[in-house]
Amino acid sequence: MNAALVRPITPKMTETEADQLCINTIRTLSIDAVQQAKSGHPGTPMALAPLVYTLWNRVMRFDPRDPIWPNRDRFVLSNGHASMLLWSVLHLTKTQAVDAEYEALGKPSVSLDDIRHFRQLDSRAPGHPEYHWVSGVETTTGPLAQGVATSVGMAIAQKWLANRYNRPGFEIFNYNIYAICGDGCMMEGISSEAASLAGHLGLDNLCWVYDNNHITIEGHTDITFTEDVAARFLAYGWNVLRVGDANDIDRIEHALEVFRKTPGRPTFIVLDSHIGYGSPNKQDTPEAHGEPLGDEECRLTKRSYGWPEDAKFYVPDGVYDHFEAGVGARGASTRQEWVKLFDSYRAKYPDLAAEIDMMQRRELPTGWDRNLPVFPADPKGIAGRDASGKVLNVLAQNISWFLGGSADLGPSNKTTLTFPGAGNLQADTPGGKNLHYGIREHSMAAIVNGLSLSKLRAFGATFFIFSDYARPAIRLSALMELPTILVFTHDAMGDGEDGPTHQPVEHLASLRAIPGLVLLRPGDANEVVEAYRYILQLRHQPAVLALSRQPLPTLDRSTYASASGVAHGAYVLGDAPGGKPEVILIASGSEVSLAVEAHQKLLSEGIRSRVVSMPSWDIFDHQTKEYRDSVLPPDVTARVAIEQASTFGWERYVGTSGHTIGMNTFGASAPLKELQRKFGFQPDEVVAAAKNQLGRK
Ligand SMILES: Cc1ncc(C[n+]2csc(CCOP(=O)(O)OP(=O)(O)O)c2C)c(N)n1
Ligand SMILES: [Mg+2]
Repeated sequence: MNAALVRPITPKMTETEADQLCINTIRTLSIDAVQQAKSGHPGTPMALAPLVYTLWNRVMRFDPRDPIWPNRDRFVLSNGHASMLLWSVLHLTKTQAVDAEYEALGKPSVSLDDIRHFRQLDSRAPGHPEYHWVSGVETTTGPLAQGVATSVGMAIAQKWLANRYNRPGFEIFNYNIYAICGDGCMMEGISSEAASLAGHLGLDNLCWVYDNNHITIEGHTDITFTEDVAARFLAYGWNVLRVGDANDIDRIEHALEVFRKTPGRPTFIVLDSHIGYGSPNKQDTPEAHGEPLGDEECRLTKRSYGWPEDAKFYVPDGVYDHFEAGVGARGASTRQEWVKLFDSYRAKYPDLAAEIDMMQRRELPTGWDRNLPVFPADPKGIAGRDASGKVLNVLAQNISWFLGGSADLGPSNKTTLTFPGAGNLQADTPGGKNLHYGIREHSMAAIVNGLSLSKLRAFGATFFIFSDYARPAIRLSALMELPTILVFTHDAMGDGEDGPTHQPVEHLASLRAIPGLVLLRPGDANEVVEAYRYILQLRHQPAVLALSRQPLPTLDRSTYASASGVAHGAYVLGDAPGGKPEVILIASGSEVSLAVEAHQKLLSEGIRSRVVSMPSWDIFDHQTKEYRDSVLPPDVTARVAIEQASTFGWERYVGTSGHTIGMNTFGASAPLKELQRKFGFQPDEVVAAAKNQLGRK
């Protein structure tokens, strides 16, 4: 390889030539990485290199030395398949790596070697941007439009943080959020939900750049996507701009400046581009989207850029320096100024500064759990959702950065924060703690991710049945290891008359299958409290709460074990005499009290029954074997599980010879009592199943 074929950047080189060299470095790194991996997406990095270059090197306030500096501008690559854009720019800016404990590791986030090993095991240049795996990635993207929806959460968070923490002369939070998206992002429904809310909230700190290249995998967008996207965003109330040539970096820079100067509205920039720009035979074709160019086309393309044809992974002299002189210098000085500002802020507002510090490390303030309710025994009891509402209102007062809301079901989910000063989050009241996501469950979950990525402790809520509408974003919470909270009420057949459209069946099984997601289905009001106590201490795991609509008896904890057992996922609630059971009943949520009733009947008939409350499979599975065996002794194989949901998966606790009373069909529209009878959720049926397990009548 003859690296001298390209003129290095020198003080004599014009600014335009230097820009071009940097842009072509991003392009050729992307081409080479995809070619080497024999898979990936070269076309869009080739087209958008000028945009990414301009944004990073001329506009963004980002310090590569400290990629988690709280007031940095955020960059979201919603069209995550174009990941080589991100790997190139993180590499060329020498962005540093930090670990999950927010410590700098003293090495680059993405090395040239990582890029050489693009898409290979352990490389910090994986197929798609992954938060938590590569420093400098602000959110995981790849499922199209998750990024733009998440960016709305980031923008809401910035507004909230500015409102709470900025003081006259102390602009602690004034960062902007930039997201790049493609046709796919624009077609996915979640981008419409999110854009609608962003327009409503007037998020003028948010800028989306739409890569308008008219190409997706199956061909030209003539076959699928002919709407007027700009008009759609005008209708959402956005500031809509257009840059007609993706290679015109001055116009791009100007449009980004217009964004920064436009108050009261988010900005949408339509950028006309040519996928595979510079490739003589593949430009403007779908082949450029997701296939390596091929050796010959690589050479031809490099020739068109004036690049040495045989050079691979080539970074010409001066390119690193040019990034250092741009984003590096600007990032360093803005961060240093901010650090100074924050020092004097800390002196003047020590309590607020301490909050910011804690929040950044995902810690909780002392006293975060004071005044949590304790519910007295009560056979009539209280609904899971009502207990939850009481807890949420305490937590939101104890933790200033705890906030959330519902997708238009606040009064049903009981998630409304009602204490004085809680407030509603709206365009003119960005400090409110009640978020109104509107009937937009999917973007709600992505927005919760964005809030969490901004270090707020955020929750979203809806009926459990509609977790399906939010699931893709919940999955990303788990993949990103974010401590988000989803409050799902009406978790079984409790809303009887609404019928099978509203009665979840497979949802517990489906969410339990997501790795790392903590799902809790508490059995009474005190279990709800303990569930929240557990969830709040999570720093790197999302949690889902499945809560009942109807009142559940509040168990007498002087008779039954303390609800603190929730922290173990499952615990012995009531036991056989001497702790030697012959049959074990296992239940969660609304079926716990049913199991308890059956347990009492069995005991009264002299059958040595144990009743186990199992609010969380996931937590239980992470206990020691010793503990698990103490709750479910392996030699007691007579077992009955009761849960008003799909029986799918319960074999792992009841064993192959055990029995599960659950659902194997959809529900039905009828009063709850009738449904309980029809589907067998009755004490006598549990008793009969237990006896059957013991071979008795
Ligand atoms: C939710 C989702 N559906 C499908 C895909 C698979 N996919 C990846 S890229 C792509 C085409 C995207 O077209 P566009 O956004 O225009 O990207 P371009 O080819 O222009 O870069 C598809 C269908 C995906 N990643 N996410
Ligand atoms: Mg496209």
